[in-house]
Amino acid sequence: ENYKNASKHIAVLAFPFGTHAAPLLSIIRQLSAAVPGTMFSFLSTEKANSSTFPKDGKLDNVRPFNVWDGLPEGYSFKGNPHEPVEYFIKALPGNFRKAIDALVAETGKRIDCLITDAFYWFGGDIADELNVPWVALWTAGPRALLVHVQTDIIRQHVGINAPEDKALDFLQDFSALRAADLPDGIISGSCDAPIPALLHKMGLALSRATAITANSYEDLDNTVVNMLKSSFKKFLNVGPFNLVSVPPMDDTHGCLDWLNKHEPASVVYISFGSVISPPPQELAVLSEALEESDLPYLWSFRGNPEQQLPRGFLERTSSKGKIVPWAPQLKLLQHPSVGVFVTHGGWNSVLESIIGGVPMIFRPFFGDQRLNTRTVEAVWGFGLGLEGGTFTKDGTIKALKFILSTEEGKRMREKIGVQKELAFKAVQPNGSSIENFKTLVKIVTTTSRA
Ligand code: U2F
Repeated sequence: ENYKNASKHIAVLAFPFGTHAAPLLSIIRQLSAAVPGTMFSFLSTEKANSSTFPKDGKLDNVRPFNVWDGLPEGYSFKGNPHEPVEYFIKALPGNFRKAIDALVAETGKRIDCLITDAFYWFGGDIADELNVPWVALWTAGPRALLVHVQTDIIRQHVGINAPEDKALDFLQDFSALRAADLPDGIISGSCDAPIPALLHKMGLALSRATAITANSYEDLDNTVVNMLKSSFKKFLNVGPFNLVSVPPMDDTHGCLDWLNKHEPASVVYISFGSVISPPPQELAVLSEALEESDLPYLWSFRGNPEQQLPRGFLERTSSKGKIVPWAPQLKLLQHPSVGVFVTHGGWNSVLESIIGGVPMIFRPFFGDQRLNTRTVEAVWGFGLGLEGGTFTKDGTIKALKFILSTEEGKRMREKIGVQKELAFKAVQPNGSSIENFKTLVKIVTTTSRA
């Protein structure tokens, strides 16, 4: 019914893994509020749609549509988080083309604009066929986007398998970064593997987009933002999304009450995002480090802590620590008691730590996480990588002490506080993200391909 009366129909192609579809849906909800009378069809896998949309499955002008997940008949997940991603990539772009045809047939409504996760290099082809604008959303940081756009240039300069400490100083504002900080598959690892190949194609295709939006703000990494502006038709930072429209978040495990009982800037918050869990040996030494430093900790733990943490650890630290299966992270990081965030360095986590003004300790795993680590540590100066890049007992204790009880640690807190203010400024009326959003609204309401 809504489709029949709608003046426009926008198709949204989501990437159904990690924290990709949620920020995309967040900006789509903002758009749907800004352009009444427009229907948005949100195409993602059934599994991702059921966890991204509210429980009753409905949002007024935004409707979920399912695309094929590419999994073979009878597939069962064996624990490698990259496997379903690779099957899904194999099904691209055919699964989306098919779903778009079905969508138009079912709703009787042609598509007036295509919005996709920036990963979808084929967005320009589909938009051309439909003769509509293509808007891409990049869900990670500007610097991570730049290295994919510049992949061929990086390969020319440093070569494949360059020494790990080779500086990336041929890129403006990258002199503190090294070859080892780049995502896998740019100059090391398997460049032809499905994810690196997708990102390479993306880097080459994005200049065709009518606009690229990002979950960041103009003042964060401004030099890099300006480089992206000169590579693209339009590069619009419209974040942090979570500040523009605060997602609903409940605190079923009582994290905030628990934090209320602690001193300012004293608690260690630990979370490794939605995809990864550190290997057993590292979980063990991280636990030992927490126990030995005797600090209050709040740990959002994927898995079974009883089985995966050292025997007796939970009992011995029960007066000091709290372990929950999921925490209201965005709110929690804004609680004054949190003193440091131990993180894998996913982009949403980095942004949320900025919003909370909390310095970070990083244990990066894949994708943009090493790049984020090094950028926060060596360019922005409000966080620390671990010695050797992984958890050791001594390295972890040292990093925790540094942030929580040294003058340098205090300075890190001040530095991230400055970014926090800039982030909030960007989303105030007339702030840069709000102005960029108005530009985005103009683009999605223009029917012809710009
Ligand atoms: C992928 O990121 P992840 O999902 O692994 O990690 P984040 O970008 O840090 O996002 C995690 C989100 O989950 C939330 C948290 C973040 O918004 O607030 N969360 C929560 O609410 N409660 C919890 O207990 C734990 C987490 C990828 F792995 C990264 O490398 C990319 O940077 C990222 C964006 O593209 O996607």
